Amino acid sequence: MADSRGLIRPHRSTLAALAALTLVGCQSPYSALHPAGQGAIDIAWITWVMIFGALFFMALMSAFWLHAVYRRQSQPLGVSNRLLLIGGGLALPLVVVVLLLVYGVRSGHSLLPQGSPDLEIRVIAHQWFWHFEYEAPNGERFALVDELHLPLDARVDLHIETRDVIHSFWVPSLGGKLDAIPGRSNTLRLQPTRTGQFGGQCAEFCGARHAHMAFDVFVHEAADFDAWLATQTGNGP
Ligand SMILES: [Cu+2]
Repeated sequence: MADSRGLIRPHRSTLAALAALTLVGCQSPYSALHPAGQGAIDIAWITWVMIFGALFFMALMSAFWLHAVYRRQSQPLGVSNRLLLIGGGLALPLVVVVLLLVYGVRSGHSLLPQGSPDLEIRVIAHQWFWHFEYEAPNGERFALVDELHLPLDARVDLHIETRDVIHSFWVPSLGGKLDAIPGRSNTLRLQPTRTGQFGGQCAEFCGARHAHMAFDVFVHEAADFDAWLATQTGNGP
């Protein structure tokens, strides 16, 4: 809508619709900002710390800049130039970077598999689908394509391999991403904290149909997962 000066201004309802769409996006099955797993919770915290930390320092620097612009030249600053240079130019960045490094290393370490898992699943990437191989308590093996089932609160280790090129396993709502590299088996720990259906996606360009290399993840209550497992291995009701 154009105002009296001919400038185009978005209507309030348009802005409200855009804001609503953005918030709905946070609730999508692919949202890393609405985490449903321990790894994703740690990653979401790193995101918020980085965003609000950056906003805080931007506001601080803007305040200094405004003070410098509008300060009367006759008004004394009260702080020596040397202190400003050493404090603001050396000490402050050093303290912030060291704090971020310690926080980042601690958070990164928490994403690694620690302690023995409750469940192990073999994940094999192909151009362009995912193969999930389970071992039932009776030792029977079975596989699913583009469909991953996980029990709530369990520590699940995914051993990720590939049959062809490099792919990358990623369920944004549940945890971090990990590459599938030819000749290697990489282990990603997931620990779901909420039941529901989530989306997974290959996060490494792996050929013409890469964008279609998606899969569904279903997180069940532990008893429901055991019942599902029994039906898959032919021991169900
Ligand atoms: Cu891929």
